[in-house]
Amino acid sequence: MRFDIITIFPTLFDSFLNESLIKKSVDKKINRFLIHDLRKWAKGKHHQVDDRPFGGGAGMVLMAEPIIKALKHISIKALKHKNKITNNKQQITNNKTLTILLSPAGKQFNQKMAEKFSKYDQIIFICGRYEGIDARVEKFVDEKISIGPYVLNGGEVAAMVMIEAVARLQPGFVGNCESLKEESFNNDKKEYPQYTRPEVLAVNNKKMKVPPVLMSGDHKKIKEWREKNSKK
Ligand code: 6GU
Repeated sequence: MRFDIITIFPTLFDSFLNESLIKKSVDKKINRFLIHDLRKWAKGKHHQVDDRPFGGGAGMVLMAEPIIKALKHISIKALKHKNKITNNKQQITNNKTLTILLSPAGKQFNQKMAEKFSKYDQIIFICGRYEGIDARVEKFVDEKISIGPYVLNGGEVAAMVMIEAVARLQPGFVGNCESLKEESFNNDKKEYPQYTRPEVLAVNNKKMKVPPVLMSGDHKKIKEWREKNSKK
């Protein structure tokens, strides 16, 4: 899956994309991430991307023009990439792209949406910033999404949340398929408590023990215990 991110803080994504399973999925060519610095499409020597709101009011508004230019650039690039692959006679069906505007006023993101979005070939994220974004941008997006009922300074962290939720659903992302299957959201249950070594943990002169059934080797009993201890 291809992810394009339009942002005025491109370096925020550096460590996020260069660690752990996300990085491995890039190495395995399961996911591609392209970060686009919005200032590249800004005018003037100051590369201005925001301006005062018409009609007055506090704060600055992200301008529509650089964002629309960035979107055009990304779709042309995606098209070229698609042609390159087609010429190589590799199978690629119609390139399904989803354009998302990150906004605290958007629909609240959830696991069902992550699953739906994971079926696309490409997602373009537009990270909003400052007090707002020129409303004309909305004509160019498919979805306006928020990650929860609170206000962040911008869409960057929200984009990372969504990227992680969607990228990990790509086939081959998680080495062990069982851990995806057993996940709490898939069966609508909370996960059961998990333990690892040591069997007895001493903290403040107290001994914290692992439930003995988990040490019994009795798989039937363990399964029953886990079911009983998973709360709906
Ligand atoms: Cl997507 N953006 C901002 N600025 N704040 C948020 C959000 C997004 N989701 C929750 N809060």
